Amino acid sequence: MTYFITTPIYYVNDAPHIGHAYTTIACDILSRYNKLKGDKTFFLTGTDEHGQKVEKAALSKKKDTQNFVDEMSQNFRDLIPFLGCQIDDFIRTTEERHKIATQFLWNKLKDNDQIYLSNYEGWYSIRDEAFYLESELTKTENGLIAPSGAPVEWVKEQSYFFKLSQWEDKLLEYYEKNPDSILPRSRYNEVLSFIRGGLKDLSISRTTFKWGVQVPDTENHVMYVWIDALCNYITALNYPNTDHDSFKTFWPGIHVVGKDILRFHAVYWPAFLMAAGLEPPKQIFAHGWWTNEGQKISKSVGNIINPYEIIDTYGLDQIRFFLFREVPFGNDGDFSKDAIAQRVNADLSNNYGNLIQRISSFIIKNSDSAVSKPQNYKEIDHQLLKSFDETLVNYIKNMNSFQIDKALKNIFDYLSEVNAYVDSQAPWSLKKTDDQRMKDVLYLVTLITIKISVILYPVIPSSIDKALKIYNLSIDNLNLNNIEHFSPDLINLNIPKPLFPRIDL
Ligand code: ME8
Repeated sequence: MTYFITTPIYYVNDAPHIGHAYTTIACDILSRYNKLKGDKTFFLTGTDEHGQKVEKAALSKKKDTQNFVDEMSQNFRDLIPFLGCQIDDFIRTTEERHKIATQFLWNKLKDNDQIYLSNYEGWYSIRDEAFYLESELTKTENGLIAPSGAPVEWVKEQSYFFKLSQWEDKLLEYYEKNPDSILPRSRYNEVLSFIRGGLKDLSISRTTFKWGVQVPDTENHVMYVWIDALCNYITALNYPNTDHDSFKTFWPGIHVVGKDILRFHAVYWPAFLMAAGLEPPKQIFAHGWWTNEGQKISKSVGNIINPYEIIDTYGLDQIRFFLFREVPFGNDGDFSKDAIAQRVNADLSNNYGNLIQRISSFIIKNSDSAVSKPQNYKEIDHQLLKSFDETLVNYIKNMNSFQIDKALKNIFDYLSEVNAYVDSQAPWSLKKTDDQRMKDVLYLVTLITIKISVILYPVIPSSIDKALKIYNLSIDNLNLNNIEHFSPDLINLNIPKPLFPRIDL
């Protein structure tokens, strides 16, 4: 199986913040998970560098636009390893390969009679880089605003249009046949009702500024930034060379996006693709929005969360874990310091880290730093192993359906069961009464800890690398296909270092 996963490409008008980090980490988790399943994966991210919003940002900094985007794009690229993410490609829309792909796509749409020249007159929001109908806007003291709260301005210019209205039935037909192609289900319903409300042709070129991909065979039209941006997903697969291995292997892919840009991905993008004779995306997952201690994150409120700061304060895996354990993926979430501390302490420090710490230290002290496979398991041991197998089945089901929070909850519920097993079997008491049983219990708990570590790997990879080193193991040899039956004859242990120090409230 192959798995192509993408983040949105981020606007370079400003520095990356927690929202961008969130989407990128989500894709990293899903990509690592699918690799662990044995899939051939491709994880793409990058930057969206054209359009008026970016041009205005460069102007306000009095910088040359190209220099400005070079610098800003680098900030997004640098953040990736800091987030513990492993990508396969980073795309920039100012690259030559992307110009070739977008102009080819444009010509293809034109050849297929999907584009015509007319005049656009209507509302436009530079902040959203989106056109709005008057009926979508709200009157405020400061004028009309878009549903996102962004200001709008009246635009009147010559423009090329894409015949989006012709794709209403085809899109509906496609989505009715593929109900899991937009997730969560509430977002699917939202998109379908938007399409059923009627689609108007879409303005796809601008003439009042220059910062964009030039429309082929024109003097003064640049492409609307969204047709340019969306095309990144196939540029990276070598479009227009659709016979290329990477296109054949990986398209159609899976797009993870914030709910703010679902319409672009679930309506415009599949329509462009179908109109160009290509398959629509396999799946689109729209996640929710993060607030900071209950408040909308915004520059004007001054409460932007800097990913570097919070990771320096709490630790990389602590943040990765918190973001995906605390809030159901798809829902909005609130970033709160107390919630991080509570979550990390309860799950990572107590339930997981302490279990590793106390059992491995005990083995080093009382069992010559090694444990061997027992001759026989007791009924209670079989129960614990059976529970792991059930946890694994649930984990796979949840991860396959983007329910990362549920997958994690299952693991931690199971870890509570493992801790209860340790307390009931009390190896420290067995030490005085039944040395063999003590060793059997220690082996079983160690084995289970290793299995759990493997399934936690996609979310907290660097900590799991450290945890597995305690057992002289590496994730390179463990995966979702061999973990169920993994039971080596002997496990040698190294002295553990605490993985997750408690966070003071
Ligand atoms: O929309 N909570 O780029 P963008 C959660 N260039 N996620 C958030 C967030 C928050 N508070 N803030 C941002 C664009 N995000 C276009 C995309 S794709 C072909 C073009 C995340 O820089 C979320 O994924 O505004 C959102 O969709 C994305 O950043 C928007 O990034």
